[in-house]
Amino acid sequence: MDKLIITAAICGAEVLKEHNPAIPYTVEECVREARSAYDAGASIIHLHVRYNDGTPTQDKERFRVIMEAIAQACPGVIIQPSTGGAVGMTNDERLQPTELNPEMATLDCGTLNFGGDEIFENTENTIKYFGNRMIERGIKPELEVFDKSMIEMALRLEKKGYIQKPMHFDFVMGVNGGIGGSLRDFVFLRGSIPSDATYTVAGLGRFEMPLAAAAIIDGGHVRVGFEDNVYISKGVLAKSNGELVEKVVRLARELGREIATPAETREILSLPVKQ
Ligand code: KMH
Ligand code: ZN
Repeated sequence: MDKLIITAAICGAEVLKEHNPAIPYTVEECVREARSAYDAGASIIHLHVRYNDGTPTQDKERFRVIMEAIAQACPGVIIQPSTGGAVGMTNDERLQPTELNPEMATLDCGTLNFGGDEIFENTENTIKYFGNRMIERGIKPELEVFDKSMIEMALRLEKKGYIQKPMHFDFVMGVNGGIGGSLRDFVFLRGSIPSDATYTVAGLGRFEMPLAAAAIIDGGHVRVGFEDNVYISKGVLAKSNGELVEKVVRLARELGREIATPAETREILSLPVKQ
């Protein structure tokens, strides 16, 4: 079994300091949170950025500054910018961080309700457009799927040449509007991807740690962090992203799974070699 890749989704676009005062907005706060996760064992930082007042942005320069600061504080770490951004952003707005040629970026594989009147829109043409951009720039997509139908979409688009193999999925589970976070749902998704694909699982809220444990046992990989969950245990706020990563590391150790370094992660995911 491969070593365990831990991704920390340190920031997100929806959670606010009102939900947990440790949510990072400023450059320094992003570095602090990335460093805490990296020190605890995360090899990938899934990154959204905000302005200092907490407003989410996909601005290329804001990404550049924060990515450079994180890279300096966390030698070797893989930084995976979001191309999902926040609900309502245009495609080209969302794609800005790909202009920085990161090793990885997310590629959201379908449209879903996102609570209230919000719709997170990813039409087939949008996914093709994003897929082409990532192929052109040698960026490995993390295929974010919020439901089973999005796996079908990714598989169809791989056949048409918009996504390259080996495919790497992120099962985002428990979003209001997407698939649930039960073990049955996990087994369903996990059994629906090709045998040569890899996956990580991001369980929302209370689903985060049970699904992490399932993926650790199954040979999959794990994403945790404030984007998905702000609690370390029922009703107790996590002090940092690092605290959430530490919990996954403890689970992995108990279950006999070693943690992948960034170099090992690059190998497991066949990341493109960048200069
Ligand atoms: N903030 C959500 C609307 C991604 O990072 O690619 C989209 C999202 C997915 O978080
Ligand atoms: Zn995200």
